[in-house]
Amino acid sequence: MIGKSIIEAENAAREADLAADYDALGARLARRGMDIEALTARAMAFGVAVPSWGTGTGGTRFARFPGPGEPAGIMDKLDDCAVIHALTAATPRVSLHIPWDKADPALLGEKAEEVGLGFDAMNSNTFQDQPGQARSYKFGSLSHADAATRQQAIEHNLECIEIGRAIGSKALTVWIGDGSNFPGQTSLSRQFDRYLESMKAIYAGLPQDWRIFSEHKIYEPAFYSTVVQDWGTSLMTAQELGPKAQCLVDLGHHAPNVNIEMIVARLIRAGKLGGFHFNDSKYGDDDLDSGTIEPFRLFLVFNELVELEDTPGLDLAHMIDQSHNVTDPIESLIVSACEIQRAFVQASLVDRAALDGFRGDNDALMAAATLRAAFRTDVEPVLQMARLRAGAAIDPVAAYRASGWRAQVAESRPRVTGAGGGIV
Ligand code: LRH
Ligand code: MN
Ligand code: MN
Repeated sequence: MIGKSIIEAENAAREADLAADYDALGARLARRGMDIEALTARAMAFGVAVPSWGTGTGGTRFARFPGPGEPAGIMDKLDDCAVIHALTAATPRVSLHIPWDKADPALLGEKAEEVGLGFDAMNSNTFQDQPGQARSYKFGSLSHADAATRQQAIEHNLECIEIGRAIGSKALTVWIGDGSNFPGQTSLSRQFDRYLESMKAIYAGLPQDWRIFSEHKIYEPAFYSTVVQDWGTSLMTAQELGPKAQCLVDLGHHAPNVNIEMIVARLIRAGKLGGFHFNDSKYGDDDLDSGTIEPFRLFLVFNELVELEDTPGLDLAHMIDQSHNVTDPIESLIVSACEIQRAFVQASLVDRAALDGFRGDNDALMAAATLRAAFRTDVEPVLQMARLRAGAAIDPVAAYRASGWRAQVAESRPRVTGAGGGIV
């Protein structure tokens, strides 16, 4: 683990500047009638789960370029996740992907306890074939035309629940790659019926205090039609399954220009928003680092979440889902967690009473200006103070680099080659 002394030494060099910046921002906010301490408390209470798979270098179907010290398995991944949390104090949980992270649940639990992490939603995988698997998912999984293949996919999801149950997870996220590549290849309606029937079988196996999230995605790997391609289908699924079923919004899974914040508002209205996979994108499901391409959009998503945060029953699983191709994955996840937390804090700054007034007066210009005033406020001192008070790093990337973590694990972890493509 990263030693406390490194974090403390790094912080010592920055504390005086932070104190000055924090006071200055506090004074600015006070003039707007806002209490910086309340904001810092909100920042400290915010958490987002790290995807285990994000700790390894990602790749495309063309190539993968792993770096030194790549995690060799889930135990190494949990070590890396612990580093991210130690430096940010914003990532207390890890989201596992099965079978990529398959291990004895008792050992998983022990390791998580050792490194001080919990587990968020489990993710099933019926979009790849695994060695020794009886039936192939080439033509689908939960919606496959063949009942035995569907059953195999159902059983995999039930196994994910069992593993999750043993390690304290409380949700299962289901994303399938099922669809078709040619018009006519499949019956669009019957394929969805089969999917629903399979999801119902999984739903029947959910423990009483669990939720199931359906994650939609417009396209890929199927390029003509996708079974769960949009939030409408996802909502239909959640509504048909029952109260323990909700929708998961992955920010990269929409058509260009889609108003994701509006989808968020609609799903909350329906009591069906369960969680997020945060990432950013320029073209499609790019899985780029959160807040790097469209930070204003991330802010607008959080603006809806903060505006509606008192909605009864709203309980969101915030998770990251990114693929890191050209950076050290730990650094990308650190920065992403901080950017997601930043969007949350900025959205918490919106003067809601003023906004309501402008809305009532149909003053569109001032309503937009109210949002911009929050978005433009540099809340970095709040984020830094939240980290400092939690024993994390004022500048987490600098502390990470100073720790030499990557060089250290490069000594002990086997070197991996980049042959072949792949998403993990
Ligand atoms: C699909 C997806 C889904 C998977 C993950 C690896 O594109 O977003 O959440 O589980 O990527
Ligand atoms: Mn996702
Ligand atoms: Mn995706």
